[in-house]
Amino acid sequence: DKIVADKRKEVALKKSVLPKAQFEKSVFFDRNCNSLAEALRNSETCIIAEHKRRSPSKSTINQNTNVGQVAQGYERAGVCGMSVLTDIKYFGGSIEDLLLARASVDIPLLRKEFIIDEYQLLEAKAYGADVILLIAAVLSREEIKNLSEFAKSLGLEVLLEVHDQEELEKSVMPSLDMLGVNNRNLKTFEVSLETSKALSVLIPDDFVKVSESGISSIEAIKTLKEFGYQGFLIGENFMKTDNPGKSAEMFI
Ligand code: IGP
Repeated sequence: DKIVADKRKEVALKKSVLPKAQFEKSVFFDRNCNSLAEALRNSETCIIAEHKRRSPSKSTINQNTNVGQVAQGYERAGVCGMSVLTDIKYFGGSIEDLLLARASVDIPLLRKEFIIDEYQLLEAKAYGADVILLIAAVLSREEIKNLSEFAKSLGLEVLLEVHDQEELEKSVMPSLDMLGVNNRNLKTFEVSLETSKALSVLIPDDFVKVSESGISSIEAIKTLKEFGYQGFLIGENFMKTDNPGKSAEMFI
C-alpha cells in the first residue's frame, strides 16, 4: 500500500514535468515490440533474467551494476528476455535503466514497475519496453482491463502477476498474454515455490505461465516445468554475483 501511495505521487509529479505527448517523439514509440510470450513458448531455456539493485525484502543486492553490461551478459547467455526494475525508491532502479538496456540489446524487455496509470505505459513504450507488468494485488479488475487493453493498443505485451486464487480469478481476461505467479508474498515477503505449484492448474492453457521469485536452482525449474510453467523470472540469484550474465549462463 505504501509503495502504491508513493507511486501515485511520483506519477503525478512526472505528469506535471513531462507531458505524455512528449513520449510520442521517442524513436521507440513506433518500434514493433518483440514478443516475450513467443520467445518463451519456443524455448527450452525459458528464463527471464532481472536487473535488480536492491529490494525491500533484501536491501542491497548489487549496487555496482552497469545495466547495459548486465543486459549484454544476459543476452549472450541466451535468456528469452530481461526484466528491468524501474522503481527508484524501493528497488534502486530508474526509467533510464530501461533505456540503457534497450540501447544495448535486442531481446524482449519487461518494464518491472508498479503500474497504476496509463502514463506509465506510454513511458514504457517510449523507453523501449516490449512487455509491461500488471500486479493484481494492487489493481481492481476494471483497472486491469483498462490498463491491459491500453498496453495492447500500444503493441506492448502484458504479464499479469498474481499470488493467490482470488487474484487469479478476478484477473483472467483476453487482453493478457502471460500469467505470472509470484512465489513471494508481497505483504510478508515469504517465498514458497508451492504457490506456483498450487495455482498452476487454475491458469487457463491459453496463457503462458510464468513462475516468479525465489528460484535458485535448475532443479526448481525442472519441477516447475512439470507443473506447466514455460517462463522463470529470476533476479537475485543472478544479481548477487559479480557477473550476472555468467550466472544466468549456468542455468541455460
Ligand atoms: C525476481 P527474485 O527472488 O529472483 O529476485 O525475484 C522477481 O520475481 C521479483 O523481483 C518480483 C518483483 C515483482 C519486484 C516479482 N514481482 C513486483 C517488484 C515488483
